[in-house]
Amino acid sequence: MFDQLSGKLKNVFDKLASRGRLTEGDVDDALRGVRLALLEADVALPVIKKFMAEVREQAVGEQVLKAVKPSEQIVKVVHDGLVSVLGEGEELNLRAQPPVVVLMAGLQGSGKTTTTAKLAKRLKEKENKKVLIASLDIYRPAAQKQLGIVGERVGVDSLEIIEGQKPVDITKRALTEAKKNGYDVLMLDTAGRGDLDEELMNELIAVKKTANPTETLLVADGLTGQVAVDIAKAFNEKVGVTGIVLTRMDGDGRGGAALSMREVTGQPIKYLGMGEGLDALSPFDPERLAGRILGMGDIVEMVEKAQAAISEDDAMAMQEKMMSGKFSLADLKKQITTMQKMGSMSDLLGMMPGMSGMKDKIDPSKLDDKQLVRQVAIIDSMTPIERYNPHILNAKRKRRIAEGSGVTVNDVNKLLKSHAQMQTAMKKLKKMGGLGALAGMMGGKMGKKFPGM
Ligand SMILES: Nc1nc2c(ncn2[C@@H]2O[C@H](COP(=O)(O)OP(=O)(O)O)[C@@H](O)[C@H]2O)c(=O)[nH]1
Ligand SMILES: [Mg+2]
Repeated sequence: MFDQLSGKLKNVFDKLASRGRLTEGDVDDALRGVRLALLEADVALPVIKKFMAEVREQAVGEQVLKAVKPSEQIVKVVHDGLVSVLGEGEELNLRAQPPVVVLMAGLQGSGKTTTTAKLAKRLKEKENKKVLIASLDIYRPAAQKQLGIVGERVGVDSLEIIEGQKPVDITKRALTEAKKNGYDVLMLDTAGRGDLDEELMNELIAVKKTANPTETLLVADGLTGQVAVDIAKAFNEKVGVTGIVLTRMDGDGRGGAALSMREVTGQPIKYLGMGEGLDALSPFDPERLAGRILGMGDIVEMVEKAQAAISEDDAMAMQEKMMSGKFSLADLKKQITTMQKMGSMSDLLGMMPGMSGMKDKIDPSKLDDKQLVRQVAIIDSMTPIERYNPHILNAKRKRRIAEGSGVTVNDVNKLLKSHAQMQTAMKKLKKMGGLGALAGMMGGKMGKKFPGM
């Protein structure tokens, strides 16, 4: 969905990551790249301006430039900036006397009818609501029948069709029917034209007055970029909307619509249409979307977890030890404990950039958290002198350690081997810094599978 934008941003951040320590100039270079990427993604200019001002202020701050891994911190700053322009993820507001009315508006072909069925299905299945849907589209032949058909497919009742009835009258009949038969939600699917025109707006205003909807959702085609945003703005000014549904987000739109919508219209995006199927509707989740735009796994979540688990001083000290080759088994234990604080192995793997796809390919039994517990137990059974001088571990000592920790000598050997491999790997990991080094913890098997990790 955001492939192009993601690719451009990734290039910017890769370049930044190769730098190590960053100057304000490096950051400005990178931010120019981000700006260009947003422009090419068709994001509205005022939105880009606001975004850039906020992000720059954060990105050149002390905390970021002096961080252990400044480029990752900047990714996080950009991520947070994206979340901020995307706005809050708001659910449908159903807090009203039933039948709660949801009015669907938008241009012809934007996806109103499809979205009405998708949303009705969702309300029925996820919120256990009794939903009635009604079509007010008397202009397009068979439009009313189309709603009836999709309604049937999702198992939701639709209002009986009476030929020749006008939209406002259909609305009144739908309200009566919904009240009489105890429906929780009434969804009104309206007609759209190929273009914004007065007649359409006036009809919509009249229907809205009659129906007094709790939600007026503007359905806009995400593929149309800026046009979708302009249409939403016009609808909001003339009719008043309470939320936006962006459809065709499964296509290869440049993403500008999603990023500009909130800022330009002042209204929240509530759902994304993700396909033609009647299940293809996602609640709008700015955090997830920003993560996807950045295309870096959930690196942001990982940085947050790492920040919570390790203090910066600890991370620095650990990194120095690793680099100097003085990384003892006691340090390894500390690392393992940190990882346990950060989450399970498989969670962590899923969060590493470029590794999310690997998660499923790896035998989970080889990576489970029990293994970490076992490794800690082995290290605990060593004497302090052994922890700092593993080379003195002869067969007799290993047997003692194995017995003390309830494992086999083979397990002890495996731990020692992966510790030795880590020390070798540390040298290669220099440029990756503290977080990257954690990946070295994956030990022998991973090390071989993913050279460089
Ligand atoms: N790929 C894709 N197609 C969609 C989506 N939403 C609607 N469509 C398709 O767009 C076309 C027009 O949809 P429709 O609901 O009839 O639009 P309406 O004129 O606004 O009622 C139909 O072929 C739908 O299947 C979506 O999220 N993704
Ligand atoms: Mg329709």
